[in-house]
Amino acid sequence: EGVGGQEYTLVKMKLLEPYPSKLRPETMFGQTNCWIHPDIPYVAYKMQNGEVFVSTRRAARNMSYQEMTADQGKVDIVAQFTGQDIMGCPLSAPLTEYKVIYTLPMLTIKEDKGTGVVTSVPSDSPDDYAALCDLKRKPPFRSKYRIKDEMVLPFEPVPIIEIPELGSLAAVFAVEKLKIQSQNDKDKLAEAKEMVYLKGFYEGILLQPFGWFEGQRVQDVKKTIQQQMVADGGAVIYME
Ligand code: A2H
Repeated sequence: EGVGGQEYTLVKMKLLEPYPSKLRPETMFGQTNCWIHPDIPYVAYKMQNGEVFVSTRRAARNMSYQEMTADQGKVDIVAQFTGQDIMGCPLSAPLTEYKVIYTLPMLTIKEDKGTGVVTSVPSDSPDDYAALCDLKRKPPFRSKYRIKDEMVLPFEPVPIIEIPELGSLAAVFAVEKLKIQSQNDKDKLAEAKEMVYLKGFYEGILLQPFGWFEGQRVQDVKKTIQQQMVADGGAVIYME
């Protein structure tokens, strides 16, 4: 794409045993799961430092031109599968209070955007909250993708950012206020996102009880958290 483009912080969520897995770094304290599209193809491939990443083939190719794989322009694929094959996998994700989170199905993931692997922060993302509610409310939806109750039911949105008038679970507030019924409620979800994103960025204050950033403004700490995650090995920067 040349100069410019969108910068993403790829958060590394580490696949835990048993093995068969653009972002908002300041929201990583509130991750409850990881979204995968059940029907899109994914690949696992070796990075320059020996780690194995999972993403769409398209994102893997982009990474190979960003000096992230061993050879420029080459992707060393170790496995290929569809999202369904890596559904319900346990992961460890940086910064979140949940020790283990799971890969769960989201049907609105786009194949041509980012890595196709989306971290879920239902406190602050209306899409994530709506999709998590779909899974919690609909046992047949869980069983269709062989998702066990314990991968979904114990996970609640974590209050991480306080936004004036929207509270500390802004996405929950917006989804309820607009009476959003499911992850497919496209127009209302677009409206919900308008309600929470900009206001969250400009007026949001970090709560997260674990942290070093409590009481600080989202817009002031975003970059610092991103840099800290990269320095700790929990994230890498990727452009597209
Ligand atoms: B965001 P933008 Cl807390 N398909 O991450 C669908 N959605 C995708 C995707 C894909 N292939 N790849 C990334 N995304 C989502 C966190 C978050 C996000 C929060 C709040 C807002 C938010 C937790 N999910 O997004 O249009 C990812 O969700 C606001 C739009 O390129 C990513 O950031 O800006 C966001 O879309 C990037 O969308």
